[in-house]
Amino acid sequence: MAAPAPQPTTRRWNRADWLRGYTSLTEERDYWIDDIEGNLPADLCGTLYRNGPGLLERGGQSVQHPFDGDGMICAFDFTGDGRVRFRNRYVRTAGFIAESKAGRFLQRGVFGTQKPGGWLANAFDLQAKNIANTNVAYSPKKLLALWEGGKPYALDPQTLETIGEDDLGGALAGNANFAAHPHYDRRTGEMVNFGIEPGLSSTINLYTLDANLNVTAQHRWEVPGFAFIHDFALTDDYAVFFQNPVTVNPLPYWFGFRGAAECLVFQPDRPTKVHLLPRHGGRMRTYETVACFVFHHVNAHIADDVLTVDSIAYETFPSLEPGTMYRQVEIEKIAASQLFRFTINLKTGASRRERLLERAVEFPSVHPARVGLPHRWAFMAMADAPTGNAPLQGVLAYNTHTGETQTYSFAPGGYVGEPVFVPTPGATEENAGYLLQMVFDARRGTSGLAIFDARNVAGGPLARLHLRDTVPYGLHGQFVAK
Ligand code: 3ON
Ligand code: FE
Repeated sequence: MAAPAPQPTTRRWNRADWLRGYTSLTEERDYWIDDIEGNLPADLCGTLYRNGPGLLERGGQSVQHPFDGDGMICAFDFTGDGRVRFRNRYVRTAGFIAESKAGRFLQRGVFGTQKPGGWLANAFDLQAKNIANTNVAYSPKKLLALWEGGKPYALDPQTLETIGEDDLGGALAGNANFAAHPHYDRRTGEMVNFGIEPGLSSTINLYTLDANLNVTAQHRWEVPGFAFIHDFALTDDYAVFFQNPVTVNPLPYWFGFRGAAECLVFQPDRPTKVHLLPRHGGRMRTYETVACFVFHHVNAHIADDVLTVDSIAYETFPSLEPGTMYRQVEIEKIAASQLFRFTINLKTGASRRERLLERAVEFPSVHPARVGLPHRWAFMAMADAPTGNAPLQGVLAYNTHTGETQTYSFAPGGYVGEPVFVPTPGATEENAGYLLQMVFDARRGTSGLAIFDARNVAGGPLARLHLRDTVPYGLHGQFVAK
């Protein structure tokens, strides 16, 4: 008997609106937000830092992919007395400074942006521009702008002025990179982050940092084969890495035709390797699970010799169709990102993968006090339609105990980024807190910030802050409570 035909769903997004959210913000602003709908929670006090590509073209040339855009930090200061100040500043990377003077791209991007002048001008230039555009890490003395292809840039957390590239007191020697996905030990507050030295075999460096972002411990492991790893999951004793089955065919990159990330080749017949690295050093253990591609992990824990990892996985590397400008890409045809639970028996190696949600989701997080433990709630951005791949337009809270979801969609006019969970201090409920999510409002043609009660996502935003400009869709951020 034939399978029932999938139910058609009404599509509540359109390409022109969605793409308008990729508009560079060339000005650097500083103002008190005067367009606020709803009620600002009185106990939301502190600064939301967000990072993402701010500049998507130079000298009339567009980036090939938004992930190649120069990093721009946005800061929302919640004073606690009903006012919110907005600022945005570019990270003054070496590349940003030089290209601002020249008025054109001088360096290649990892995702395919080439220097003007065709392949001859790009061949054998293997120095990608550090764009510091992916995430932030905070300490009172410095805010780091993170990008996994290079070293972090330090900024003044108050003024957002760039201090300079930062090798973390010499811990990042030579070509060492520092990834953009730190995780925090719930017991000590320590930050754990990693860096990959790619090659025929790859080195994973694991760093532990204190509250001043000084490196207090550092360990390294070799993993066989090429590794492109964006994120990891932290348990009490381990750092868990998924080495997705990709290889690289570097020729088009070397010869100046493609960016490095456009040369990744997904290997559907090879397993995903799961590496368990003891956080304080020692022998790593490697397991296998089904072939898939993971950018972001939700959380992980180990109980009774079973490792459980919740992750957002794609059936294949969401390949960017090499050579295709991002504005031409048909998102409906790219593999969707879905929520999965991986379980691995650490004694037998038996692994299982279960899909928890059909809907396309990305940018997951949990309560910081549940990192490394079983969590009840996971928060993430979602597509409007319950099936298929589409731009992110809403926020979703997933209850792992019941499988229930709570959702809110800004469709048809709204397009969103990562929801940042801000826990209510001292609360016992795991979902007590706020979710802060940037929204591009295609009707107004400007971006803003929506604030949800995380316990009542379906009730819609408590408040919406409207900015004066479009802030291009961003990547990750962090809230620093006052
Ligand atoms: O040869 C290696 C290969 C490689 C690709 C070495 C390497 C480390 C230089 C490298 C570089 C990787 C880089 C720089 C990756 C940067 C990633 C980035 C800026 C963003 C990744 C975002 C991931 C996701 C899933 C975003 C999703 C966004 C949406 C669904 C909405 O817009
Ligand atoms: Fe990420």
